Parts: sequence; structure tokens; C-alpha cells
Amino acid sequence: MDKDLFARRVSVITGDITQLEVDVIVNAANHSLMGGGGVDGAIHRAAGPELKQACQRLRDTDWPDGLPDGKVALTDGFNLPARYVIHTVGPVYAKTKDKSHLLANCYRNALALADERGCRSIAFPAISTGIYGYPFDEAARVVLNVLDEALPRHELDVTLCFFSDKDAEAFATVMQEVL
Ligand code: AR6
Repeated sequence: MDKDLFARRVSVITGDITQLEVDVIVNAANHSLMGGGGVDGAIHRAAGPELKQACQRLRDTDWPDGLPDGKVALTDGFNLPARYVIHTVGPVYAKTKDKSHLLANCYRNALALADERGCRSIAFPAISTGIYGYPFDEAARVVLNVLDEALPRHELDVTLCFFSDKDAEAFATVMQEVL
């Protein structure tokens, strides 16, 4: 992995993703796109009711059966400082089934869509590692692999936004091991 590229383009922070002044934030949503707990709930509260209406329009048009695992859909950010929200659905962790490709798709597809929309900066929460139970270190390795593959392909600055110092430190530890 290109350590210098990571140092230039990836920031690891602790904070509330709804407050970040970036072009696009990523939402760890569920298939319904109608909001939920965790970061999804926080994003819907901060963006205001127009976000849910925009998500309903996505359901009525592009995703009548809901958004599948690993896919992405874009809305405006409404009351958020971010211009856009990219909604994605991480896999629910299962010990007996490797779903790392689905988690990788969340990150890969969000980066590609943000780039396609002309964004220069994107922030991710730790998708699937809350309510969906994905082990943190395993998820961190998936994220680092996707970034290694994707960073050379676009110009996006990537913020990985963790909700606690403990998570940010755990990620930094995995990053040191891998890079
Ligand atoms: N800013 C940044 N990170 C946050 C914030 C925030 N404001 N709030 C929580 N986190 P989760 P999942 C962290 O459970 O595992 C929802 O109900 C949190 O500490 O939000 O993908 C959806 O509707 C954790 O590290 O997402 C789905 O049903 C990370 O965000 C389900 O949860 C992800 O935790 C998705 O579960």
C-alpha cells in the first residue's frame, strides 16, 4: 500500500459526521431508506424531513424493492453542511458467511458515485460496525483494501469519521499494521 498517498488523502477523525463540511457524507442506511437508529437516525435528524421525502422518491423510482446490500443512492444533504448524502446498506455480520465483498462494495460504489458527481471530499462512518455487528478490525481491513485500490483512480479526499476516540484509535492501529 502507498503510505504517502494515504497520508495525503485520508483523514481519520473522531466526531459527528452530520457536522462535517465535506461535499458528501455517506449514510449507513437500511434497505428501506426510511431512516433508523445509529448514524442513519442522526443524519435524518440533522438533514430535516426533506431527506426522508427524497429517500421516498428513490424508493418510488429507482429502488421499489429497497436498496440492496452494497449498492448506493444519492440525495441532497438539505440542512446538513454536506451538499449530498450517499446512502448505502452494509451487510449484517454473519460468522458463517463472508460478506466482506458487500462491505467493500459500499465503500467502492460510494467513492465512484461521489467522483462521478464531481465531489472532491467524502466522509464515511464505520459502516456495519454498529447495529449490524461487523467486527471492527475486520471491517477496517476491508476499508483499507478498498482505499488502496480506489485512491489512485480519483482525486477525492477521504475522511473516516469515527464516533469515539476508541474506534478511531482502533482503526489507526489496524492502519499501522497494514500500511
Ligand atoms: N457520526 C459518526 N458515526 C456515528 C454517528 C454519528 N453521528 N452515530 C453513530 N455512529 P450504525 P450499521 C457510528 O449502527 O452497523 C440503523 O438503524 C457508530 O458508533 O449506525 O451499519 C440503520 O437504519 C458505528 O461505529 O450502522 C440500519 O438499520 C457506526 O456509526 C442499521 O442501523 C455504524 O453504526 C445499520 O447498522
